[in-house]
Amino acid sequence: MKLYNADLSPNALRVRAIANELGIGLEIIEVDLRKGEHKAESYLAINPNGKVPVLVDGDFVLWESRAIDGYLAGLKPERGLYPADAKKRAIIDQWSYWQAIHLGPAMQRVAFERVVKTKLGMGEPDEKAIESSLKDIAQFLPVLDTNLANKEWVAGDLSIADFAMASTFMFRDRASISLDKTPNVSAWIDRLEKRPSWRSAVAPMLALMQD
Ligand SMILES: N[C@@H](CCC(=O)N[C@@H](CS)C(=O)NCC(=O)O)C(=O)O
Repeated sequence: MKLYNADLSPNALRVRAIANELGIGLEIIEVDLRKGEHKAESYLAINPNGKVPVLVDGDFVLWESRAIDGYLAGLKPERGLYPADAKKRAIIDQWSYWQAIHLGPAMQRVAFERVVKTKLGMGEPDEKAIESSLKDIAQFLPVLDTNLANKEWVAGDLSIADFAMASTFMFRDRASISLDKTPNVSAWIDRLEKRPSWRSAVAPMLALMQD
C-alpha cells in the first residue's frame, strides 16, 4: 500500500500513526507541497482536491485522512480501533466529525498563525483570526474535557477517534494553547503521545520543525 504523504501535514500524521498502531507497512511517497507537487496533473489524477494524504491499495484509491484511518482499521478488525458495533462506531464518528468540523479548524488556525506562518516566512500572524479561534477553542475544549473525565480514550476504548483528535494538538505548546483548564484533555494527549505508534509517526514532523 502506498501513502502519498507530507511530513508536515497533520492530516497525513494521523494516517501514519494508525498504520503504525496496526502494524501495517506503508510505502511512503513524499509529496513536496512547497514545490506544488500536489497540483501536478499526475497527482490530481489520484486526488482531484490536490491534497495529501492519499492511500493507494492496488487499484483502490482513497483520500480524506479519517476515511483512510477507517479503512486501515477495517483491515485489522481484531484490533478494535473502529468496531462494527453500530453504537460504538457512531460515537467514534461523532468525535471524529466534531474534531474535523469544530475543534480541529480552530486549533489549526491558531497553530497556522502563530507557528506555521513564522516557520514558512508567510508574514505576520492575523491577530483577529487568532482571537476568534481562541474563542472557539475555549468553547469546545471543555466539551472534550468533560467527556474524558471518566475514560482513558475519547470513545472509551482506544480508537481512530483518538488519532483523528490528536493531530489537532500537535502544535499546542508552540502556539501557546494552554490545556491548564482542561486537565483531562492534557492527561489524554500525554497518554496518546507516549504511544510508540504516535512517536514514530510524529518524528519526521518534529525534525522538520527543528530545521
Ligand atoms: N480533509 C482532508 C484535508 C487534507 C489537507 O488539507 N491536506 C493539506 C496538508 S495538511 C494539504 O494537502 N494542503 C495543500 C493544499 O491545500 O494546497 C484530510 O483530512 O485528508
